[in-house]
Amino acid sequence: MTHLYKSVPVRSSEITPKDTYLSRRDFMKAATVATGAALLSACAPSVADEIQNAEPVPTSSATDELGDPLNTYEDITNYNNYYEFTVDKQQVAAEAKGFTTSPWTVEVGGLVNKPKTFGIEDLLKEFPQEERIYRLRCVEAWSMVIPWEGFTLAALLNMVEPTSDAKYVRFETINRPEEMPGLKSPFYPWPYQEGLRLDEAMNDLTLLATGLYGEPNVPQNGAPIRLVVPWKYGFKSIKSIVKIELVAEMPATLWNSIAPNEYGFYANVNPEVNHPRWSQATERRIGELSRRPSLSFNGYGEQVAALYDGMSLVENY
Ligand SMILES: Nc1nc2c(c(=O)[nH]1)N[C@H]1C(S)=C(S)[C@@H](COP(=O)(O)O)O[C@H]1N2
Ligand SMILES: [Mo]
Repeated sequence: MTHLYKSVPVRSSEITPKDTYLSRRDFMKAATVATGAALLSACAPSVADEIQNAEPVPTSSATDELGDPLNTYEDITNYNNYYEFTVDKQQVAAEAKGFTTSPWTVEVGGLVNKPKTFGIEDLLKEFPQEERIYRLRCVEAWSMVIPWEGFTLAALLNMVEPTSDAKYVRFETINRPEEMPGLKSPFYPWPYQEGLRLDEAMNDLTLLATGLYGEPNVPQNGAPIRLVVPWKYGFKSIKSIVKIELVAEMPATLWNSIAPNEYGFYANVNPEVNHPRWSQATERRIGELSRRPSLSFNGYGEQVAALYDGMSLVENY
C-alpha cells in the first residue's frame, strides 16, 4: 500500500481515533476513485454519491492479526520512551516538540559494495511505503498495537549490497544536544546505538518506519525514521536514525553496555526469561486494566523462531 504524505503538519483536530481510522481511509479511497471516474466520464456518479455508497468498514477490523484493537494515536504519541529528550514518558511529546527533522540524512556504509547517504526524501521516494500493524512490547512490561508506515530494512540493505564479511548491522541515533535535553545526562553513553544480526536485519518483519496512523512520524516516535523490530523488546527499535553500518563483529548497544546482565544483545520477547528485577510473563496493554500473558517472540514466532535454531534463548537473552 502506498501513501501520499501530507505536506502540512497534523492539526490535533485531524488526529484520528482508532474507531474512525479505517473508515476515513476508505473515505479517502472512495474519494480518489470517484474523482478519477468523474474525469473519465461525464455520466459517472457524483463524488458525493460514491462516498455515500462506499462500504462502511466495521471498527473491529482495526486490529492486529490476533484481533487486538489498535492503540489510539493519542496513546501512541503521548506515552513514549525517548531518553534523549526525557525519561518521563508522558513528557517526551512536549520536550520533543519542534525537534528539527528536515533536512535529514541517513548514512549507510561499512562492509557494503555501494555505500550511500540518503536524504529522507530519497528514502520515501525510492522505497514504496506500506502499512504494518505491529505489537510493541517494552522490556518494562507494557505494550501497544501500532499501525506503522514504512519499508523493510532488507530493501535498503539490498540496495547497498552487504559484502560477505558483513555479519551485523549497527544503528545510531542523532546526537543533537541543542535540541535534546536528555543528552546532558552523563549516565548514558550517548549516542544511542543498537544492533541486529544480519539475518535478523534481513527478516521481512524488520521495518524502517517513517510514519504511523497514515501520518509522518512525530518526533516523540522517532521522526523522521526509526527501526521497528516487533519480536524484540522495544529498546531495540532505535529512533531518529542517522547512521546504519554493516560490521563484522557484534556491535555495542547502549543498554547492553550499561547493564549487560539486564539487557542482552538479542532481547527477543520471552515470557520465560525474567528481567533480573521483574517478571516478563505478563504485560499491561496501554488502555487496558488487567494484565495479559506475554507471547514468545511477541507472537511472531512463526516468522522468526528459526533464526535462533540451536541457540539457547536463556543464555542469549
Ligand atoms: N534513540 C532512542 N531510541 C529508542 C529509545 C530511546 O530512548 N532513544 N527508547 C526505546 C524504547 S525503550 C522503546 S519501548 C521504544 C518506544 O517507542 P515509542 O515511543 O515510539 O512507542 O523506543 C525505543 N527506541
Ligand atoms: Mo522500552
